Parts: sequence; structure tokens; C-alpha cells
Amino acid sequence: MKSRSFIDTCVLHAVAGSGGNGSNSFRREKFEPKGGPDGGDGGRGGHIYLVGDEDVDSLISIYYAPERRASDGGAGRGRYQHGANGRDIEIPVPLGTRVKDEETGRELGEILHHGQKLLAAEGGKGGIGNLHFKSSTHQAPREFTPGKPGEDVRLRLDLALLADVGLVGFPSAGKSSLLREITAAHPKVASYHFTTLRPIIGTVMLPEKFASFRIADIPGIIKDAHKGAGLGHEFMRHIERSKVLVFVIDMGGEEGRSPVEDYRTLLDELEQRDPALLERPRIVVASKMDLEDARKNVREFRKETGIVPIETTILEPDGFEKLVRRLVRLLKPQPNTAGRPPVAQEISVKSISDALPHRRTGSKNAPRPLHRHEKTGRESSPGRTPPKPIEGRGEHPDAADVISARTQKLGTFFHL
Ligand SMILES: Nc1nc2c(ncn2[C@@H]2O[C@H](COP(=O)(O)OP(=O)(O)OP(=O)(O)O)[C@@H](O)[C@H]2O)c(=O)[nH]1
Ligand SMILES: [Mg+2]
Repeated sequence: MKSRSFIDTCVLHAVAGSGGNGSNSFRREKFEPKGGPDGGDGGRGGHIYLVGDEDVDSLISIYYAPERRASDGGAGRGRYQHGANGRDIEIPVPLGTRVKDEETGRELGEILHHGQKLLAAEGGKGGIGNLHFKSSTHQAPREFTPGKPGEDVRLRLDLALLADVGLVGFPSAGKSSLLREITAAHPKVASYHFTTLRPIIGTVMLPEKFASFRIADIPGIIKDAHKGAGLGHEFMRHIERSKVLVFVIDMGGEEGRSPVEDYRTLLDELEQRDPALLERPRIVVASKMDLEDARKNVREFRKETGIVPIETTILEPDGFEKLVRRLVRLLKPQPNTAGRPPVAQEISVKSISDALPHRRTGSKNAPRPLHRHEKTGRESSPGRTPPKPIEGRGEHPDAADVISARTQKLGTFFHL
């Protein structure tokens, strides 16, 4: 069965939980037949959050399960009991996910950091129990309010991968081979064009600096890609936010191709996509330097373009090491938490909810405001504790366990 393994756009239907109803109850005990109102409040419905996860590179899990529902809050009960809050749902999404309202197209936010949370759908508030309607003139209130429905939203998620470096080149130029050499990623490498059909991210590990940076390998670009030739240029959005672009130019000049011509075509295609891409720092790699005509071609390339490329061949590691050193100088990767907050950062719940006034739900018959000294019944509620923060990874520069965890997983390192 053919299946899709990379998805960079999808719609999420998020339905938050509804609040539980407030209770209408009176205390009845053996020697206290008229004990007064004791109906507690309903719990709030579960929220649905999107949470940035650096280990997720695709929206595929949402694509195949696009509808998520959080559980409802429990109803309040007699004896002043507050209903349980609905369980929150956290959906991991890749860094670089932009969130829009599907109906209005309005931008709601972007997930850029590991652990960053964005409230996608807010759970409905719980109703108020009759306990709170008691006053000196109203001793046996039977009023209570129902819980409010949770938000029901359709969100468009668009992913533009976040990588520090983007690889650009013709098909079969050796981009995926380069990624395999300097990271532990295993993209498919083969002698036919368009071997790579979807973007792939690799991580270059720099254990001595307690740092790393990410490289995105994208499908090959050919002449007229902006008009839809080859795989088109839509996937170029995954390198649009890279800090450095690495042009991989095949110096073998096989199939009668000219490296100078290839370089100019790539510049042209990038300009067609977005002229700002040409202002991005770039490094040119001359690949396949073991091939027969490579020396001659590289000399010609230097003469024609005035650029001295970094020469690489998969037969020797020297060129790749030089490339990593150059990238480190340009990127200056910081220990561990570069660009990431040490603990979960939460986008204001209010800001996203306020941005969606049309989605606000609730009854028009709001309960009367409580008196300043009146108890709300929520004070000691176990469900009112703030959401547990997601552990920030590698908060501490000496977080050796973090590095070793990654070590086991990735296995390729650069000792500079
Ligand atoms: N001789 C030689 N062949 C190489 C070198 N680097 C890559 N190749 C070969 O070139 C072919 C294409 O390499 P890939 O790494 O798949 O190229 P790509 O740029 O990722 O190609 P697409 O994914 O199709 O865009 C493969 O057969 C590789 O073995 C090199 O340094 N020397
Ligand atoms: Mg490839």
C-alpha cells in the first residue's frame, strides 16, 4: 500500500470539552433538615493545545486523525463538590507550524520553540452551583447555571520547516549524500533524478560546544521549477527561513551539464521564488570532485563566477569537515537551548481566544456577579492547578544527559 510520509499542510478540527453543569442541591442531615444550598460548580471542559516538538517533522499524525475532542467537565454535586475538569489534549506539532483560522484565513500564531504551547480550542467554563445564589433575602436558591460549550474550531496548519541550513541543487547533485555524511539522517541516495521527494531534516552534532544545528534537504530544483517543471518550487518554502543556503553543484558535469550554468539557473529559480533568498548568506559546495572532469570544471567555475567552492567527494571526509567548520563560523550555534526557551512558553490563552470572538460561545444569562466575600467553591478544587509545564530540553548548558540521549539516537559528531 502506498502511504504518504510527509505532510506540510492540513486542517485540524478541534472540539474542546464543554463545562459541567452547576449543581442544584440542599444539605439534608439528620439534625439539620434545612441545611441550605450546597450545590457545587461544574468543572471546565478540556482545552486543546498545539505544542511545539523538535522531534516531529511532519503534520502527518494530524492529517490522518484530523478531529480531536477533549473531554467534558464533570457536573458539580451536592456537599459543595466541584465537578472534575475535562482532560486537556496536547497535540505535538513540528517547529515552524503556522496556524490560521480555516474559515477566515486569519493568522493565529506560529510555533517556533520546543515546548511552546498554543491554545487551539478553549474548554467551556463550568456552570455555577446553587450554593452561590444564596443571599440574606434568598435563603433557598434553586438557581444554577449550565456549563458552557467548548470552542469548536477548524484550523489550517501550514508547516515551513525550521532548519538553520537549506540545501539547494539540481537533482542528483549529491545533496542527500552530503546530508548522510554530516548528519545521522538516512535520506535515500540513488543515481536517478528526484530520488528525494520530500524535505528531510538532519542534525549536525557539535558535542564539544554542547550545540547542534539542523540542515534541510529538499527535492532537486530544475530550470523553470517556478512554472511547475520537475517537482515545482512549492517545497522551497522549507528553506525560506534557513539562515544559510548551501548550493550543491555537481562538478562531474555528467549528462553534458555545465556547473556554471547550473549555478546560474539555481540563482534564477530562487529569485523567481523570492528575491530575498539571494540576499541570504550562501556557501557553494563543489560535489563529486573524484570524477574525471571535476578539476577542470571547478577551475572554470572559479574563473566564471569568482567563487571558491568547498570541494567535496564522498570518498574523503575532508571537504565535509571544512563545510561544517564554515557553517559553524556562520551560524555560531549556541549551547543547547539556542533559540529555545528553557521551559515551556505558552502563547497567551487570551490572545488566541480574543482573536476569535466569533467563536466565543456561552449563554446570554450570565450568573449574577458574586459578592466580594462570598466563596466561589473553587478555591480548593483539585482541578484548578495550572497546566503542568512541558519539560524544556537541555535547559542547562551542562546537561550531559541530554547530550548523551541524543548521542545514542544520532551518532554522528563533529569535533572542531
Ligand atoms: N562519484 C561520486 N558520486 C557521488 C558523490 N556524491 C553523490 N554521488 C552519487 O550521485 C548520485 C546522486 O546522489 P544524491 O545524493 O542522491 O543526489 P541528490 O542531490 O540528493 O539527488 P535528488 O534527491 O534526486 O535531488 C548517487 O548515485 C550518489 O552515489 C561523490 O562525491 N562522488
Ligand atoms: Mg536527494
